[in-house]
Amino acid sequence: MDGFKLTWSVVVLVGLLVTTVNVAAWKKDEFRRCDQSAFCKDTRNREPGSSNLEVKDLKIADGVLRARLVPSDAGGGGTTEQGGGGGEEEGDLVLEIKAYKNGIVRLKVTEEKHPEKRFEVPDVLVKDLEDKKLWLQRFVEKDDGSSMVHLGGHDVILQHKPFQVHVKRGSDLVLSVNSKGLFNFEKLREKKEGENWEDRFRTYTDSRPYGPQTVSFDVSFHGTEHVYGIPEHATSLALKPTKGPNISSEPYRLFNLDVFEYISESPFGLYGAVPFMLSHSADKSAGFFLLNSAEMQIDVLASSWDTTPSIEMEGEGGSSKLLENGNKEKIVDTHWIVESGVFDAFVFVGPSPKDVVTQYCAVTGTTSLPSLFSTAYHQCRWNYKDEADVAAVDAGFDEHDIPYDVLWLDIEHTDGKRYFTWDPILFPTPKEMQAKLSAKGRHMVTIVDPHIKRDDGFPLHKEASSKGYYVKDSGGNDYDGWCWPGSSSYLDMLNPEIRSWWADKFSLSSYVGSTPILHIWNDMNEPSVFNGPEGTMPKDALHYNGVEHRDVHNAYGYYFHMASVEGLLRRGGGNERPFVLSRAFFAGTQKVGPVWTGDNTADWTHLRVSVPMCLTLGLTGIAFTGADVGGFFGNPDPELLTRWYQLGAYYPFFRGHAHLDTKRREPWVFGEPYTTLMREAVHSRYSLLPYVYTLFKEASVTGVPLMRPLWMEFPEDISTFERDEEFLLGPSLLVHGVYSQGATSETVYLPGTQKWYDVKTGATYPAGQKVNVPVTMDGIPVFQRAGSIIARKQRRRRSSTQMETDPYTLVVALNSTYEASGELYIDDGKSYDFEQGAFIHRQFKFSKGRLTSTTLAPVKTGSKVFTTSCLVERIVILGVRAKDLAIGKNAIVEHDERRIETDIGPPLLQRGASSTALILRLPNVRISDNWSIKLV
Ligand code: NBV
Repeated sequence: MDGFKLTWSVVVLVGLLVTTVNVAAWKKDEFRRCDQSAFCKDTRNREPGSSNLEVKDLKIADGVLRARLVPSDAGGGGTTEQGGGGGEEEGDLVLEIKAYKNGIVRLKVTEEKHPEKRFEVPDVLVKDLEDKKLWLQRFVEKDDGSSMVHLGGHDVILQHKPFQVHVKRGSDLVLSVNSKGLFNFEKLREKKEGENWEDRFRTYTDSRPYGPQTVSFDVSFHGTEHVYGIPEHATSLALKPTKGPNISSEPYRLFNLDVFEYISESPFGLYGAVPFMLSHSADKSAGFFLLNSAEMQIDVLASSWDTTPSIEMEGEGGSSKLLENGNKEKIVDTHWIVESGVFDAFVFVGPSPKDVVTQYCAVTGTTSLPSLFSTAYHQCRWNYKDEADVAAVDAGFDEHDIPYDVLWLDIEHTDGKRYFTWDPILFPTPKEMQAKLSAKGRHMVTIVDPHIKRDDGFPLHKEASSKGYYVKDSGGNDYDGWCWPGSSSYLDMLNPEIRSWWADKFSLSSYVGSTPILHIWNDMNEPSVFNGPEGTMPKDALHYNGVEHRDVHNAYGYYFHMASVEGLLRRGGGNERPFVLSRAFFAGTQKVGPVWTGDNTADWTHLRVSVPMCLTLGLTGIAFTGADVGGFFGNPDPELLTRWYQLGAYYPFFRGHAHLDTKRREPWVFGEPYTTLMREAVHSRYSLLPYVYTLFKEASVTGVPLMRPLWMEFPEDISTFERDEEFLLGPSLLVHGVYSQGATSETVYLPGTQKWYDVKTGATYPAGQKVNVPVTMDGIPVFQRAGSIIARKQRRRRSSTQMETDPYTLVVALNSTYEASGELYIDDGKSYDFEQGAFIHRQFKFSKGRLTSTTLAPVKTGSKVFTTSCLVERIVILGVRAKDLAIGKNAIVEHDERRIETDIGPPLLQRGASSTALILRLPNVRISDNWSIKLV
């Protein structure tokens, strides 16, 4: 780079830093509203019923239903010039309907004439999806002009004129596409004389060389009043209507953006996008997923948004007439407006919320099972300054007896923001630094961002540019944008060859100074570009095979994340679980690694909104998530920080983090009583690691997230549908944050019919109602569900790796029939040997005064075995009959008739807690064995 360019670079960078870092708050005007985007503005106001497509030439081939969608007679209501099917000369639209096992229907519409130009996102669907395909045999043509395909348990009804699709579960209509007549597919076409396709926003011009190509349509969720999903937005769990009488809001936007100081209660797009929406009501749940990575805007339509006459449809056999009438039937209509790509949609028929998430994850993958260490506490800051700082922070945790597992280094650790390098002055001996952490069983994470410094002295850049590995600008040159290192380029991660090349950069020999305990953090991968439109890459930039950035934008970060994960996998010879945290995400990210909710602020509203944000991610398959504990921007006072630790201990991903400009806030900085309070909060996470890890296992198999809205476990309880103050961690723990300063009590809704036990005191609270729970600074309300058994490890250690051989405490919370059950999954916590049978899966049951442990693992699952000699050192039984407590029960280990000492005490050795539990001391049975213990 010549001197002039360098000086200019510095000036621009400083200017950018001033504008990006020092502005007071979120700048709404820097982001596009729907009416500022060519593709969104006209489409949003399309009239219901304006779609004029009809179905022709229906046939079944290769087990798939195929048809053409053609415009009905000319002049058909509301067909746009470009859209609605277009003219014959442009080729038709092709419709495909497929079905997969367990309640999954796929609807696809693309262009007959330009299939190659309409981008279809690869690498999102699970590899074996087609193995689950149901072979469609025949369809029934009905007199009313519809065709029906029976799929065993659910049916797809394809109405021919106008084109509509209705999906039923049994006789129950769950979801319709185009029942409001908004389906519109703008076909690619020649530019007309004098036509201008450019799209301008602020100082940016998008050349839009292929012109308008919007795909838009309506999806109706029947029998419901609530829809959820489509992260990422900082807003409530139940999505609010964005359009309708007296409602005028922006649609929910899905466009991955680095939004500086985002505010809560906003439908604007944040760092990631999952185009998956779920509906839920007391008797059913359903889901809709659009596999498309272009920008989209989604309106949730308020009832009476549409005043057009209701659309009638004959039901199966003509016996039941299904009437869709916004005023009568409970229904949520939604309008999806997508800039480009194809209509490739999946419908999930439920019926329960867990079924819907499992169905979605059967298509896009489940959360990969994380390493045990990564489920513990992480300590981060922008930045730990140097090796001495790292050593001091590490020692601080030990001095204050606070466990932690991972220390993180942000961008300042690098040599001039050249990733994979170390600042030679501040971090001269990175291997020794890591060795010291490793000696205590701890790990380190370093940041690797996607912007590559355009510096010819930087080998990574030289190689990437000489191989032509960068994304190109619309003129075909390497795209050059501004980010932390100044002038930067971005690898074209859509290209598998480039992802493979990138993966090799993580080998121990290539990443000099790295060791096997080093894991990775991918930030800024939306991608964030300081001088790009809306802080990202221009939509007309070009990727692999000429794909426009417009088409792939929302998946860029996912590909980058995927390539980094592949790197760590290769480094570990394929048998070490990688940990790579990503800020940007897309559908399918769960297969790759965890995400966090980005740059939140140290205030009470951000503490509060972290719950619906993480819940929403979990509902859309991404189970390993959390928010920055303490809030990234700003300085939390000790009360807020303490409350955040107390809540964060129950996030699936638990990390303290802070902005460069903030005051230090490691958990001991504020002194007592806060150090003790934060220590207890972190310890509460460590003691629950066996339970948390078991939940991760469940998520990795079924997709069901760790953090669950109450209605996921209590689907019929309508009073839970709009609640996001509390959540469930797995089936058995209910957590309610404290979201305001000086709170002395919290109103907590406890669902179900069985009581709930305060985990610390053992006090019981009634279910099916709101209860007023007194709170002190000692903790937030957390309850164990009656009827559950939770395995804990209560001994205090420095890190999770040091707890490996520690004994267990089983907490048995009896229900009204004095019964309880629970599960525990254990493996080596780091390798993939579990895939070959090296794991333990136990079931605990308490019934008729006897606690039994049996295996849930199949007899022989593979060639590898996992063993552990861990013992059970304590069994705590909550809810024992008062008279039994009074006389004091004895207990006997039945196989060797060994008598165990019992006692009455507080459930978890808590200071000042009342003695409400029967404690079995030192039963010393092995966690891996079958055994039974009887109260006598
Ligand atoms: O790398 C610096 C930060 C990081 O600490 C944070 O967690 C990311 O979300 N990064 C954003 C860039 C700067 C943001 C102002």
